[in-house]
Amino acid sequence: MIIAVTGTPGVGKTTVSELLAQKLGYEYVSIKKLAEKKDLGEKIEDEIEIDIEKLAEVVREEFKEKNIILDSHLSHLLPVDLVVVLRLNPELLLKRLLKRGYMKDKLSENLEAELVDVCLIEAIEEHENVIEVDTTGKTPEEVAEEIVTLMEKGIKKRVGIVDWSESYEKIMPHLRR
Ligand code: DAT
Repeated sequence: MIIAVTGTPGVGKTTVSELLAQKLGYEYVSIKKLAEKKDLGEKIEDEIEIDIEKLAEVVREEFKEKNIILDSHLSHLLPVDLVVVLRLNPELLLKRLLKRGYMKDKLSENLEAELVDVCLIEAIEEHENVIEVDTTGKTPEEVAEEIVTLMEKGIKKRVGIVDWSESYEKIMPHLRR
């Protein structure tokens, strides 16, 4: 089984994916590292523009029959069995991204993506099995545990659980105009 852990940068994908992999006994795979290793994209400054089609092919070939957690904000665009979309209140995301040193454009792009559910919508368009998890106010341990519990209960779809409209005013000064 391949599980994609997706969400806006900064929501906690890597932290939760590693914990989840430990709890389930799955192999953790960072898409960024995999793409670099396999040369699956073009390097632009410190980021790589990943070729999704090529990456999907690698996922199909290499991870067939394996238990894998795929960590990336693009993982929901890949051939996977379950997508976990992590969410975080944009006001908290703002603090995390500032701490990470994100500059104006990147900050605004990512805050906006979280505000209007970009990863969730894309995930729903591509997959039937999508679980949305609100990480706001939860420890990474609690988030990973919540995912395990949902899986144990056999829940394959749970979406539409957050509404960030009340945060709009607070993050508006950081959005593009
Ligand atoms: P991502 O992989 O989505 O970019 P990350 O796992 O690197 O995110 O986490 C970003 C930062 O936030 C990192 O410093 C760890 C911290 N973090 C992650 N999940 C958290 C949580 N549930 N509570 C508090 N801090 C968290």
